[in-house]
Amino acid sequence: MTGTATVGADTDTSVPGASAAAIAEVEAHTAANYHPLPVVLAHGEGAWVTDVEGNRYLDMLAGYSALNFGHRHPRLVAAAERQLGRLTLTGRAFHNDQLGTFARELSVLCGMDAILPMNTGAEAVETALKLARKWGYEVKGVPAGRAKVITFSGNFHGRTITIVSFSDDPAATRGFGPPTPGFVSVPYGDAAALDAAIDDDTVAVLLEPIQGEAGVIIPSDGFLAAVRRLCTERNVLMLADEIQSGLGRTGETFACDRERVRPDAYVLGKALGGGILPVSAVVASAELMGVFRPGQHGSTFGGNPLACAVGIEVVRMLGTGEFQARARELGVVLADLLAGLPRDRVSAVRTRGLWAGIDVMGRTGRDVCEGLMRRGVLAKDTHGSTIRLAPPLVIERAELEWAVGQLREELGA
Ligand code: IF1
Repeated sequence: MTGTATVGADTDTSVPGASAAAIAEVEAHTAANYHPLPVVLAHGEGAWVTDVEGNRYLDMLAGYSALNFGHRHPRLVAAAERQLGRLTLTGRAFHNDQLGTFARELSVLCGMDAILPMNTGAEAVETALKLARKWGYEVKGVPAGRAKVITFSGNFHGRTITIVSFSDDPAATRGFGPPTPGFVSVPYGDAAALDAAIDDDTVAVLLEPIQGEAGVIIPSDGFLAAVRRLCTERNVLMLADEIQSGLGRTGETFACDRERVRPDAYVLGKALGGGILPVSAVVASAELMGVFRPGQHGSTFGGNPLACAVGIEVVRMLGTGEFQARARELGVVLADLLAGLPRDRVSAVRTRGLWAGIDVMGRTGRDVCEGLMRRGVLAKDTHGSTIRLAPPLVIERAELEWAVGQLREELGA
């Protein structure tokens, strides 16, 4: 299953020692804002990637859920190639012939009316926060400058200064002050605390329906419905950050679907770009989106025709429900496989669809991931001793079984 030097035809990736040279070059000329595993990838197809020395790996990270359709899915590459031959960027000073279709079809997928297209997830989160504040002042009637947004402990919504202002992870916040004001934090999963925190100046609640970076933290059943009810009763916007949990990952189109909860706005990104380029968006009702007027928000690349062409294909691929079904069915397999891990090495396992958080004991998550890398499996640790698995939704059952087998052997090592 791995270690064989079968590589893509277009990559000369059989150069022993090439990894060290490439890593040295990155370390010499790049900010040290990451601590990557010592692997240099050169080619990807489906759920597999190949490094510069010709070694193959099963990608169990999938770009943190940006590669839900796998590496270079043919339908997505074809959509990008078609558009590359037509028009790639215009700026929103002019219309282009892809945005309307993308906006309509993404709105329909979300059961909403309108989108505001951006590029990265953080930009979409910032867009949702601006939307909520403006709605608070112009529609809810909150006095100018007093808008508050409630966020949850353990959140991860991106890395801008405003977003890290409401993070409770010191590594994300230390050294970047002063924090942006107007945010209140409550314990994740605690609807009573949320109820108590909402006041007349509260304009929105921002949440991940399942917390990714925190380690695939799944709130108790009914929490999302409780947030929905409280937001409706107290005239507060429910902003669902489905950048990582959405677009098929949990076995539904959106993680909110499990409780049949529709937020006031979906915040989307990652897989919306098909693993090819950054595409993000806020999706909401026409009424809510109507608070933005020309000149009040935007971005150079937001809604560019190349992004929209890929986004249209992503929406159509999700429209059949096949990827959501795969995540549901293989998610049951994944949960069963992980339940068989040695209980003296694993203290907890959390899964929803093809997404898992595994708390390991006696070793750091990093150490386990380095061992997995040597076995041909790529995964990422988080918060010290948790390993996250989020394979492409195109992964085969046999590959899933093999990957968890490697994890079991690594933990037993
Ligand atoms: C990195 C983490 C995951 C997100 C949610 C917004 C964003 C993200 C729920 C911002 C982004 C990425 C960032 C990426 C690694 C990855 C990540 F480890 F950083 F926290 F997935 F858990 N909302 N998550 O998960 O989207 O601006 O990045 O497009 O920073 O290395 P972005």
